[in-house]
Amino acid sequence: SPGLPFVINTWSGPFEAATETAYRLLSTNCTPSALDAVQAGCTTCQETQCDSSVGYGGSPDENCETTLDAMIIDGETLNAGAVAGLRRIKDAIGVARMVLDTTTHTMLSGDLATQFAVEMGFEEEDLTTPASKEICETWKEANCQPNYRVNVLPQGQCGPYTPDLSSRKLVDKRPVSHDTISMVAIAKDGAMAAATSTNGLTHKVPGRVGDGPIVGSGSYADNEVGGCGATGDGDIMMRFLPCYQALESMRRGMSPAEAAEDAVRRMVSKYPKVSSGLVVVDNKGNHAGAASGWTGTFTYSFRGGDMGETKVVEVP
Ligand code: SD4
Repeated sequence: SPGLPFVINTWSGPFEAATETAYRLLSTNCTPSALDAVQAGCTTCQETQCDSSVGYGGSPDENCETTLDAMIIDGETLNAGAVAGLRRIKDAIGVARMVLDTTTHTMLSGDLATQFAVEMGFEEEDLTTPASKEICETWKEANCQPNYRVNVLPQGQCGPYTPDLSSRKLVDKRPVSHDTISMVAIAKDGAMAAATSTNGLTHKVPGRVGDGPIVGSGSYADNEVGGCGATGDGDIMMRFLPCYQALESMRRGMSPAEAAEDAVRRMVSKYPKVSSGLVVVDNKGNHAGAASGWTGTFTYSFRGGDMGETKVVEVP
C-alpha cells in the first residue's frame, strides 16, 4: 500500500482525472470526507462524460434517451444513497448524495427521482446529445444486431427498428458499454466511502436499471474491512453482489487479490462470458483488481500516500 489517503477507481484514460480529483481533495489540509472525495471524483467523470458511459449523452436506450444510475455509500455508517433510471438530471451522483444526506431512504427511481432532484434544486434538462442521438438512430436504422434480440429478424435481414415485445432476451454479443466509474476513497483518518455513476447499457430496454445503484453490487465500503468498485455487465453482476462478496471474503481473511478473484470466479462459473471488472482495496490501501470477458484489457488507476502521480494497473 502507498499509504493514506488513498483513492482507487475503475478504468484509466479519462477516468484518471477522477482519481486525481478525489486524491487531491483528500490531500488538502482541511478535512474533507471520503464521501466528498468519491462524489467529487464521480462528478468529474459525469462532467467530462468519461468515454461517454458516465453522465449525459451516452448509452441511449431504445427510445434514444440517456438515463442514469448512481450510488454512494459511507463506510463508517453504511448509510447509502442511490438513484436508478434517473431522467433529465445530469448530476446523478449529486442526487444520490442528497438521498443519503437528507432522507432515511436508500434508493429513488425514475421520474419520481427526477421530481426529488428538482425539489432539491437540481436543473431538469435534456440528457440527449447529437452523438447519443446518432448512436441510437444508426442502430435503429440498421437494426443489424442479430445478437441483441433473440429471433427478432431472420438471419442477415435488417429492417426498420421495431421492438419485438415477445422476445427481449439479450444474448452474449450485446454491446456492453465501457465504462462505469466506481471508486473507493480512504481519508487520512481511515474513513472510507465508495461511489458509482453510469449511464448503463447502450440500447437497453427503457426502464432497465443496472448494477450501479445496487449497494454491494456497483460498489461497497466498510471502514472495518475495505472497499470495492465494479464495472461490467450489470444485468449479470447484480445477481452476485460481487462487491459485497469481496468485502465479506476479506473480512474472513482473504487478501484483496484473492477476494477480487474469488468474486469474479463465482460470476464466471455461471456465466463464462460475463464482462466484469472489480477493484478491491483493504482499509490500509492494499489493492487489487480482477476481471473477465473484456475484448480489451480491464484497467484501474490509484493514487495514495505521497505518490507523485496517479498510476494505472492493467488487469490480465
Ligand atoms: C451497467 N455496469 O449498467 C454498468 C455498465 C458498465 O462497463 O459498467 N459498463 O451494467
